Amino acid sequence: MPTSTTAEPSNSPASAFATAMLGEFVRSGVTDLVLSPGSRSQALALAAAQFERAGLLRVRVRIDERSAGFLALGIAVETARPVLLVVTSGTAVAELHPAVLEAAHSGVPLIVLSADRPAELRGIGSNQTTVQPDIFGGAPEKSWDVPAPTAGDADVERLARELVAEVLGGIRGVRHVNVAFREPLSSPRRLPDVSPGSWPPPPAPVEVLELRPEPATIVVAGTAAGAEAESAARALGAPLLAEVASGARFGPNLVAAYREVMTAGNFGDRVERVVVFGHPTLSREVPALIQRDGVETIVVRHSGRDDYNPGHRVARFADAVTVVDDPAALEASRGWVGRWVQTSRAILEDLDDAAPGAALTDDYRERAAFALTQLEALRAPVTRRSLALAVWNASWPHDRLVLASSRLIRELDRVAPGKKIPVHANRGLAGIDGTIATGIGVALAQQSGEGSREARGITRVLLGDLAMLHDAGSLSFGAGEQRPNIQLVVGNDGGGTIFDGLEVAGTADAELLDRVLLTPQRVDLEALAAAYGWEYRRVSNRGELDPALTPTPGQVLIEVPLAR
Ligand SMILES: Cc1ncc(C[n+]2csc(CCOP(=O)(O)OP(=O)(O)O)c2C)c(N)n1
Ligand SMILES: [Mg+2]
Repeated sequence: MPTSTTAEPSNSPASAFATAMLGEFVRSGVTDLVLSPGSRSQALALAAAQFERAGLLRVRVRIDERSAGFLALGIAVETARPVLLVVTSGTAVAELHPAVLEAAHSGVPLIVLSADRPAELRGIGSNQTTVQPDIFGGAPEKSWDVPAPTAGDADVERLARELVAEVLGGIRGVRHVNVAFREPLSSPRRLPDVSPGSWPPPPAPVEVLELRPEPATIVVAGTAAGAEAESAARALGAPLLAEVASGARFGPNLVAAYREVMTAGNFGDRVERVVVFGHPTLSREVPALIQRDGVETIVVRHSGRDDYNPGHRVARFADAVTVVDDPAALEASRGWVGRWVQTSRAILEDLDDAAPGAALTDDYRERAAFALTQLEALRAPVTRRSLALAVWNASWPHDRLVLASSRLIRELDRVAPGKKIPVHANRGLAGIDGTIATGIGVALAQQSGEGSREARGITRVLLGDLAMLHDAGSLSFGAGEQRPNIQLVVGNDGGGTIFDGLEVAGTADAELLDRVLLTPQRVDLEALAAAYGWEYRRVSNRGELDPALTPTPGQVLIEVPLAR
């Protein structure tokens, strides 16, 4: 990125401070900023636009701060770097709360820069003025309430430098900088002389635990566990129970059908040691196992704010683990791993409804019967399982997959075979909010990243109809905003059918259940897509599913009707 020209005096300390602060962030290696429009925040927004014009910052603009928040979160997930958020005062700040909570609980770095009234205008009923310091409660790791900058340039620049150094010090999770601005709220200003820095690699883990391969050990990989979980499982000679958004669902030790193996196969009863990476949220079996007597659990901390500790039964926590090389112990564990892996494979094969054997026979009647079955299969309605698997099968390592907190993530978690697909799911709080914005953030970050090969991938977002409607506003792109290649794959079962699987479905009055939990909807998704300028595809049977998932440039909403 080019270097810009030198600063010149300004008559707005707000602009002097905003420009100096963003310059410091750029110098420190921050590359992305998302903003929503507003008056009190104009110095920050205008400075951001100037840095963008100079090629020093990627800026995205969204009118809805809730979308902006989740967009920033998606970008931060993909780039593994903190993303700046700029908002004006009042309710605008509060709109960020869902993304701030999700980021805090999943340990995604966000830096909120909210504009506020100066001290003399607070608490006296001034327009668009509320109590912004600590508005996000305990969610941010750290917060600052910065008084309105008033001083000359040299002081303002020093203040900005010191503040940014503090904000970026040991960053994880969310930081909130609330800055007061006094009139004049902005004035034209040249950018400071800035060369963009590179983001430093993550610091080395503090507490590293040494583990030996021991009998009856399993590795559990929850959301964002990463590839370390897979290599640890191999080094420990342990079966790998990797959730679908773990980033570790691959390798020779993978037990994809882990729930069935644990329960149906009673394998869970034999476990004595569990090593957990990431944040497991998708099964009841894993927390139940950890709470069983005779099981010792070691948790490798993830970056979210709470350490995973079901029933407070975790014996040890560490920042990372190393495994002692022990070929004899590894050899002894081969039978243990093999039984888990083979049982899982057998279960997955049973679930697979295709029976390709008949295609190879010489008997024409058998072949004709097979062809007919195949034809019927193509005309069959799409099931949740076939939808989840089709999306998984269509995706590759250069693609991205984002999964909503609908039934489909659980379905996929049951059946997805091992494959190195980068998957993200907002499992910090498992909200059904912000899924589209998160997916767009992941897609934009990946597709504008360095390296042209990577940029060819597509992002698929797999979501239910309510998750889709909850975030429909995020379909909107302002004129001139960069649009990624993305497919929203919506399994439309006319409401939140996840509740059909809960105990309440067996006890509550069916009509009342529908009214207040299932919440049926009949929104015209084709019209919705058209209103926002998205291409629309409808999948009415299995035969139409794979062709619809073919990657094409642009933004596509794929509606797949599903039975309740
Ligand atoms: C923000 C938020 N509100 C409410 C919930 C509770 N909730 C969990 S799943 C769900 C329904 C999801 O419906 P849909 O996306 O259509 O998926 P389906 O269950 O039909 O597969 C709701 C309301 C939540 N997780 N997050
Ligand atoms: Mg639904």
